[in-house]
Amino acid sequence: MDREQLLDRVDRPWRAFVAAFTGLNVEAMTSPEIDGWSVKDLIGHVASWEEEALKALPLVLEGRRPPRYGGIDRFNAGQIEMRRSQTLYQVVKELKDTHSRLLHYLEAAPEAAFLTETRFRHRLRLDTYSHYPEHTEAVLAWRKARGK
Ligand code: NI
Repeated sequence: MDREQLLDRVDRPWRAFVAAFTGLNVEAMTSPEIDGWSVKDLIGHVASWEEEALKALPLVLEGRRPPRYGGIDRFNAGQIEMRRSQTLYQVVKELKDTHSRLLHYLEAAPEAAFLTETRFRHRLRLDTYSHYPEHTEAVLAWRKARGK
C-alpha cells in the first residue's frame, strides 16, 4: 500500500463518520442515547484515539513501546468524562484539528512504514479506519431508529 492508498483508506471512512452526524442539532448531538453515549461523546472518543495514534505511531517507528492504557474501557470512560465540560463546538473542533494533524503526520511519515502490514499500519488501522465505521454505523442506526 503506498501513501496515496493509505491516505485514501483513512479518508473514506473518515468522511462517512463526519457525514453520519452532519445536520444534527445540538440537542440531538448531546443526548446520551447511543449505548449511553451521545454523538458528542463519540466524536470526542474518535478524537481521543487519533490523539493516541499521534503519540503511539512515532514510538512504533522507533521500535519503542506505545503507551499502555490500563484497561481500554476505563481509558475510554476517562476520555469521555474529560470532555463532559467542553462544548460541542470544542469537541468537534478538536476532532477536526486532530485529524488534520494526523494527516500531516502521515504525509511526512516514511513510506516503508505502511508499504506492508507493519506494526505501524496495524496501529494506525485500529485507531482510524477500522475504528470510525463502528461508530458511524452506531450513529446511523440511532438516527434511523429515532427518525433524526
Ligand atoms: Ni470506539
